[in-house]
Amino acid sequence: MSVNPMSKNLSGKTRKAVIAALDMSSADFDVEPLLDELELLLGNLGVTSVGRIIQKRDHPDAGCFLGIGKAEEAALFCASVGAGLIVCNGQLAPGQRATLSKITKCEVWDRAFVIMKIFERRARSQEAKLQVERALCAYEIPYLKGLGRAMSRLGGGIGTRGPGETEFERHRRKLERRLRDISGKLRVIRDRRRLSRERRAKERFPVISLAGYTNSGKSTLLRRLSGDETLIAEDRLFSTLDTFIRGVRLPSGRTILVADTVGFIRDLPHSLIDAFRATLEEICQSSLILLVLDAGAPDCLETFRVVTTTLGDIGAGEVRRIVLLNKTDTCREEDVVQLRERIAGDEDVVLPVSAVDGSGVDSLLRYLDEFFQQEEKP
Ligand SMILES: Nc1nc2c(ncn2[C@@H]2O[C@H](COP(=O)(O)OP(=O)(O)OP(=O)(O)O)[C@@H](O)[C@H]2O)c(=O)[nH]1
Ligand SMILES: [Mg+2]
Repeated sequence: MSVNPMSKNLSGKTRKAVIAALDMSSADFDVEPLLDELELLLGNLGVTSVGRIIQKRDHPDAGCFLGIGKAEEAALFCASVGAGLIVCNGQLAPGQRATLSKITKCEVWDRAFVIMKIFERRARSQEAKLQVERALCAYEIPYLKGLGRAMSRLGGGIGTRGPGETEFERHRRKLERRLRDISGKLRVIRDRRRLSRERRAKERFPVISLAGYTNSGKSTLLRRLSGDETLIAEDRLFSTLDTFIRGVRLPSGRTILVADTVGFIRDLPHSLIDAFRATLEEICQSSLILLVLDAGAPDCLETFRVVTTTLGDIGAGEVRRIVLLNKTDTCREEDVVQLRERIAGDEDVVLPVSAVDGSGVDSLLRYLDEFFQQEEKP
């Protein structure tokens, strides 16, 4: 069993994973598309999914997520396909992770951990790196506590320590120290960020934010709006982890600032939301949110729901927003009309755009001009 799954390099066996999931009768969604997304996430880490184990259950087994029988079956299956990694599509309690790992003799991850690993790979700025490391430490500490307790139970006599306890304890204490250290460093960066926000407010440039599901086209849209070709936009998940702000000139000649930031996903781990709170604060402080959706994605409406819920979670639920149906160049016109109608029931303004061919962008700029003219009226 790996004691430190935080290690960046994957060994040969952990490049092959088996996905384990529960099909719960209480769930109001289909499990397969979620597993497809998890496979895509794993692909971003260079891990290939070589099989799926789906168990019908009303709730996860308290001890090891899958039922014990299914876990034993998983052990045989992993051995037969040469997989050294099991990835559960759900959140694992530290004890469940340890037990499942022990039964299957595989390293065990959950969905939250996979997302954190991708963030870890993508982090470029010092702030993003510190934020991801903080989330990983916060995730790992309870697991080590659980292992430490399990080891001390194996220890036997009164006053004696179990064989592995001290090692886990030492590692845990090291992570706790690191967590404090990171928090201090992040405070300094945050103060700097607050100062630049205050300066922008003094300069009276209104700030609006792009928010949306990962890969929906936020950065491409900011490139188009600002003309800054150096902004990175790529066909992969979580390419942006830092907040980038660019000036955008509206038809009236007014300049506004547009912020691009980290994308959302289903079940974005809470430790990541907490760690990235400062980055996401830009969204909460903005005058308007441009909620970007990939209109060509088969689960576009579902991603809309995820994004609105996440905006609520980060405290941006009350910020005014409009919805941009992006990538309209990839879909049929009637599908865009239908999507627009569905979303218009919940939102005031829904505009179709394409960041790639530029259609709809002029209407968006005109809308923004009107929005700020209205804002200025007493
Ligand atoms: N066809 C088409 N592709 C688009 C459009 N907008 C973006 N894309 C593509 O979608 C992919 C993701 O674009 P990004 O701008 O990086 O998406 P993002 O929302 O910033 O993604 P994250 O930073 O990962 O959250 C890239 O391959 C873009 O070229 C569009 O309007 N039409
Ligand atoms: Mg981006």
